[in-house]
Amino acid sequence: MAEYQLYCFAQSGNAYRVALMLNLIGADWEPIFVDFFLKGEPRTPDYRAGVNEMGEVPVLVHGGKKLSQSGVALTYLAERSGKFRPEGEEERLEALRWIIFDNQKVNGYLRPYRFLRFLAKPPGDPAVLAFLKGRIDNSLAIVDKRLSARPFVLGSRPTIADLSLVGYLYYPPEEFGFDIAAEQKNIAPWLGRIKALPGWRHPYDLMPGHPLPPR
Ligand SMILES: N[C@@H](CCC(=O)N[C@@H](CS)C(=O)NCC(=O)O)C(=O)O
Repeated sequence: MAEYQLYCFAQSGNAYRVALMLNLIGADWEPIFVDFFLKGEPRTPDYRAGVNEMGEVPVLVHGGKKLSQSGVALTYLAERSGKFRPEGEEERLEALRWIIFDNQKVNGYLRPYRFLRFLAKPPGDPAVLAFLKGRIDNSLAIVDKRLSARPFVLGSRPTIADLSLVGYLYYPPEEFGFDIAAEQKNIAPWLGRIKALPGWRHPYDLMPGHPLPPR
């Protein structure tokens, strides 16, 4: 058995953050497939009782520990490996600030937008999509401005703040209906810098469940 297990599925950018981190630090890890689309597994009583009471993916398993919330798993892995770790109080708080902003307003809006537009059957209400798109444009512009002055979110080197923020950003533009990298000029080169890190893999290559079976 691998040292780490990750409950995940290919379409989950929330899980991708942790899968990517595991791969970038060269961890010995294996995915545990969660059937979100056909079985709604995170919503089952068994999953909530045995895996995560919050009913969410990802969950990182390490020995007797089960960690949910990608920001918590990223912090744990950074502290254990010493890689992508914010150093000192100022950087730690700054990383946490961006991870919370990301969870709430960047990928926190991108995830339901892509889900309602591309994955939900039937697709979401156009008024809801329009609301979310406005929020996404605002949040991505904030990230783009941040990256205009530095190569990575905290400065000259990548940290868990970057790995959190890229959660949904490598999925194909067709899934969003707009091209994030083309619209935000500082986001594309930043994505390229992270993609160049040894161990980088696309979410669809790193986690099981792609392509989706017919529903
Ligand atoms: N803030 C959480 C978000 C986790 C999350 O929303 N995961 C989705 C999958 S991408 C999920 O499990 N949703 C369960 C559901 O909608 O029932 C994190 O970063 O881990």
